[in-house]
Amino acid sequence: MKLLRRKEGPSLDSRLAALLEAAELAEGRLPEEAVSGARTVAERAGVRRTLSIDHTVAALAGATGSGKSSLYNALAGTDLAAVGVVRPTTSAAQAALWDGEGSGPLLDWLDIPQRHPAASASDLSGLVLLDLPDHDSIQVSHRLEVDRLVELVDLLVWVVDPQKYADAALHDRYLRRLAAHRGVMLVVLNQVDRLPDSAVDRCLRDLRRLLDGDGLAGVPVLAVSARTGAGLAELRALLNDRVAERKSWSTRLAADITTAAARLGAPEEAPAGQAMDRALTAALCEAAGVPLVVEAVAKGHRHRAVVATGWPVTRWIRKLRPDPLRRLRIGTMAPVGGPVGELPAGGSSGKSAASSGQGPGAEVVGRTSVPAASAVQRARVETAIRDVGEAAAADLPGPWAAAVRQAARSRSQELTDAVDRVVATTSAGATRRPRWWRAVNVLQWLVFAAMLAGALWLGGLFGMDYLRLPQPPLPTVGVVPWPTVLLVGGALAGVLIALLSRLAAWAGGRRRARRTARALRTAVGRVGDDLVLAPVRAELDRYARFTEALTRARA
Ligand SMILES: Nc1nc2c(ncn2[C@@H]2O[C@H](COP(=O)(O)OP(=O)(O)OP(=O)(O)O)[C@@H](O)[C@H]2O)c(=O)[nH]1
Ligand SMILES: [Mg+2]
Repeated sequence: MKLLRRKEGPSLDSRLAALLEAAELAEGRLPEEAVSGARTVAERAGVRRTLSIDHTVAALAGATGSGKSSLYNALAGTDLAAVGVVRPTTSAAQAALWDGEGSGPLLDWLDIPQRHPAASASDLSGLVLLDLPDHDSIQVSHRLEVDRLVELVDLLVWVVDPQKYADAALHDRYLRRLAAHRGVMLVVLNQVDRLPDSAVDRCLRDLRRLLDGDGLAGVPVLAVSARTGAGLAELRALLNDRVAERKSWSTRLAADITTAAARLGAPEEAPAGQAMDRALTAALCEAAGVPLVVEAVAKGHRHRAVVATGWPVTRWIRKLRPDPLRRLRIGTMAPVGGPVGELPAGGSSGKSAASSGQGPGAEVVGRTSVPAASAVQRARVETAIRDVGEAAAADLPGPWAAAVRQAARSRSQELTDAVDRVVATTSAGATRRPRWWRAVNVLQWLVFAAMLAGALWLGGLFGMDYLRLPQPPLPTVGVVPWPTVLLVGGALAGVLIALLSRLAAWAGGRRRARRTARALRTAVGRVGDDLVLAPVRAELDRYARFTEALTRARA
């Protein structure tokens, strides 16, 4: 017997663990009833296996007047239960025990205080026979008692009589629903002494047909008479087999697990999570003003180039104009942990309040001044998120599909802030100054100094001429005097250097804008991945683990 337990234990154990796991994963996704039902089954199974497995609890269940109490007395060999003419008669379950030693905790768990030793021979050793009240009772308490015990006992013996064996109450409320429990079920057609011999077979055939229709093919059906004792020997023999096997308890628990697992759903192939992120990234980029930022990167680069390398005579005009990139507060924000006093105040434009600076790419705090997304842009983001959810949920059963759609939306509130943050961080590098600007700047000032020297020289000559002083000797380059070369040459060189630098800055700005656009798309894509696709993947993974657990539970 111990051997038997060891043989059956692990598979039941692992199925129970799998059922619990599936219930846990289904929490909040599937109807609470199914989830708690699975938990109850697991809990009940856990308790039953700690109680006596040397005893098999068989319950006589059926309609009022079918003869449950009469059969109970007949099997026990003594009148333990009242058999009355007033219907219903039995109002509380009682137990007859064959070698009942050690069955106390089991009966305590079943909550059956009325227990009697059976008087009949001990061929049924280990049987705990219950006489139940009627399941179709006008007394609600009777029905509740039956429903409670039908859930708990190891073996169900349905007692029907020739008048009521086809009752819908029996077939719809019990038999059909217990199809998975056909391995722990017997059906007894009692009171056959009331039928002419020819009718017994017809009645049995009809009953068999109904049971087959209930999904109970293979369930033994016996014709008996509690009054005359006909068929009782066969019933005893059948009961004896089941009790001797000592397997009904585990077969029953296995059937419970099967039913509970079926209520959680059919295990299906979990769909592979696919990334539908292109449209999402595009919509997020639009909403975050990426094209605007990219344009500002190019313009800002050219602006700073002119300030750094322009002709010193005119570059101050450019300095008066604001830097297009810094106007968006990009490249001006303090890194996280920097002096708080230097942080820019919360966004002055339409974007919402400054956020905590946590999340993907959080290297700067504060907000950019990129204008808030328009209603159309926001709608496009929402559509993209919905499409991600829909695509991922396409092949899932209803409640799980809803959970996946919900997962796609679950963190969408954080998107605006997170995307703005990565836009600020990613484009901050675009304000870096190329080294050649400094060299050109030095050159510009040298040329400017030459021009200035030429101007001063000419100015000096002009003054001396005005004062009619003798002209000093004037060095020349060819026929052109040096101060003129310096003044005109310096001016021309300055303007030429400025023009060439501008040309280089224009190309540099375009290159930098293109690089920033690529980096922004990647960074924004990563935000979409973290906040939209990752929750979807997590939910799909949960479903995959659920179906896997469900498959193990059903095994
Ligand atoms: N002819 C005949 N009468 C029977 C047989 N079994 C029971 N009866 C009678 O049927 C009536 C009901 O029997 P009970 O044993 O009280 O039926 P029950 O199923 O326990 O009914 P409740 O306790 O009300 O649910 C009684 O009058 C019994 O004498 C049988 O095999 N043949
Ligand atoms: Mg009774």
